[in-house]
Amino acid sequence: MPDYAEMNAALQKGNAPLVGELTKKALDEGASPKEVLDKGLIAAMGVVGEKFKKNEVYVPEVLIAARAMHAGLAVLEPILAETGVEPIGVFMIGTVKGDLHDIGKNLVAMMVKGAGYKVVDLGIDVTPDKFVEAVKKEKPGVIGLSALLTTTMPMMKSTIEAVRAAGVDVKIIVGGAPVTQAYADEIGADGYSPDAASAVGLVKELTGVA
Ligand code: B1M
Repeated sequence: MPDYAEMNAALQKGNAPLVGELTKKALDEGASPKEVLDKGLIAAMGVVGEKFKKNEVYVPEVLIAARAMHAGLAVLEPILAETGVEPIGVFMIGTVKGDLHDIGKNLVAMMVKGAGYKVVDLGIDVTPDKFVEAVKKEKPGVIGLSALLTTTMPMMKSTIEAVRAAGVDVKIIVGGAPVTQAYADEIGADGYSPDAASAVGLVKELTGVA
């Protein structure tokens, strides 16, 4: 069993090179990418989140922890996204306008890619207009909207309204820590998923693959 305590501590301290190294080492020792993700990376970021909430750490520390998390994810990405076949559909994703959080969004993108979809990632702080423009160009079957702040959740509603007003035929799913199924229903989303793994099932269901 890999030493997740060491990896957790390295992530919390923001030691990106060490997190990358320990992620590789855990995989070499035979741990599954999912176990490394959950026990090594997500668990540590959860601790950072709790400390952030209690004002025990501040934005700079959280940023360097996020950078360290990216270093671990970069090692996992090729494995999570491994697929040798033609794309089974197109999935577009972005973090809504005003919101700069991208770790959860990146995980969803990686896992949907791993399920065989072409993924168009629009990044963070994506305006409703940019979503509409990109949907017209890329013609995805499903769009995913991510929001991590209660203050940016209403931007999901604005984005859904803009996409619907453009008259394009696309399903829209939402997710992110403060988002719930009830909120998704309220704003007229086609689906909600609480985590990246279940987002894959949802995308498959909405594209008729599952
Ligand atoms: Co921010 N931040 N942050 N932050 N940050 C939170 C979200 C917060 C909960 C911290 C706290 O108070 N405990 C809080 C929000 C409070 C609220 O709105 N209720 C908060 C705040 C307040 C802020 C600022 C306002 C702080 C400030 O400046 N005073 C500021 C806002 C900036 C902005 O966006 N405009 C801010 C800034 C930042 C950093 C830039 C420093 C950094 C982001 C770096 C980055 O993303 N590159 C950051 C971070 C890292 C966090 C925490 C600590 C961790 C978020 C994370 O990456 N988690 C977070 C606390 C927390 O969540 N515990 C916090 C790991 C990730 C794997 O989980 O993103 O939830 P998550 O994704 C999950 C699911 O939600 C789901 O799948 C993933 C797992 O499988 N999911 C989807 C996500 N998107 C999905 C989409 C889907 C489906 C599932 O379908 C489309």
